Amino acid sequence: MPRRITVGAGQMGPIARDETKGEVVDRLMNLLLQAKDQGVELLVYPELAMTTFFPRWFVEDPAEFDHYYHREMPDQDTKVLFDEAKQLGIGFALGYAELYTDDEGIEHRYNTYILVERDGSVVSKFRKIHIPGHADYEPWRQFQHAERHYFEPGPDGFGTWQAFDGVVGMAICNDRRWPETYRVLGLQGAEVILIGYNTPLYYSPDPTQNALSGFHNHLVMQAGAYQNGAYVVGVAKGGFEEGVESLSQSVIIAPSGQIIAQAITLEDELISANIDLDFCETYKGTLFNFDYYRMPEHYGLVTSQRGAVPPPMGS
Ligand code: ING
Repeated sequence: MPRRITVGAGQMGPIARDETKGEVVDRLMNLLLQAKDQGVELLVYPELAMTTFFPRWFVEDPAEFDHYYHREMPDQDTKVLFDEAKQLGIGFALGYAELYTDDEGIEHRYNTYILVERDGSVVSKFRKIHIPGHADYEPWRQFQHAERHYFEPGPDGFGTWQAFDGVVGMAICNDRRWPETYRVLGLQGAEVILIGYNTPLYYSPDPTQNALSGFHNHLVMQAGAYQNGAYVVGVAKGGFEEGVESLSQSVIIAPSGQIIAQAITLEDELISANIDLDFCETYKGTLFNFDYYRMPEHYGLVTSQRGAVPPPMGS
């Protein structure tokens, strides 16, 4: 039995600040119905798919933005989406802002993906690890990217799960720029890696990178796919959102590193591909046969230190 599955990237255009959760869910439902038409079994929505990218505004007390967060998933706003997906037999990954109160009553804010199987069962959650931007108000910026004010890093690391007849892993936006993300997933056998993103085209700390935004986006995901023999589904929330333009160009990438499908608009757009999970073995079983070729005894620095330490002068 070939392990084939049709995956979809449910790209979104902008979400306005005053758009209601109901309006957003209508858009997600619309993508879901298109997914049905295209035979999609796993539909991947973007990072923070329920709201505008609110970290572009700084409010001193993050609790003022609690209306952007969900305490439960599904909740009363999203239940209709979960029900419809189950009805249609479509699994999905949905990005949202999560407000979680732990056993000691302490609140945690995470940038989260929830992965749901075709039968409606929750496979897992993934909470973004690499939180970019800044934690304080930085007035010199044209717009804020205060993700470090609104989210703490996920405590659970990068996991993979047996789902959709394969091994599935997740990462969120900035996670995709770091090779460690893909490798840790690859070492857990990831065959399909789901990645949602919101990437402003204007990068305040270094605008010389602006024109390279699309290049870097595909560069990292294609490299991550190839080097780990996995498919990558990269899904944008793009377009002009509240005065800030973000990258679209959602993609489905093969373990060869090649792009199978790419979005062409800056709006809500579904792309899909029927993929063969056994094709991963073409790479996992040959030049990226980890067991045979990796040299972990020489990779210790990757986990033992954080910053770069050049050799002393004169050595
Ligand atoms: N966004 C960005 C990304 O890695 C970022 C990071 C930070 C871009 C600051 C621009 C400015 O694409 C998210 N959502 O991680």
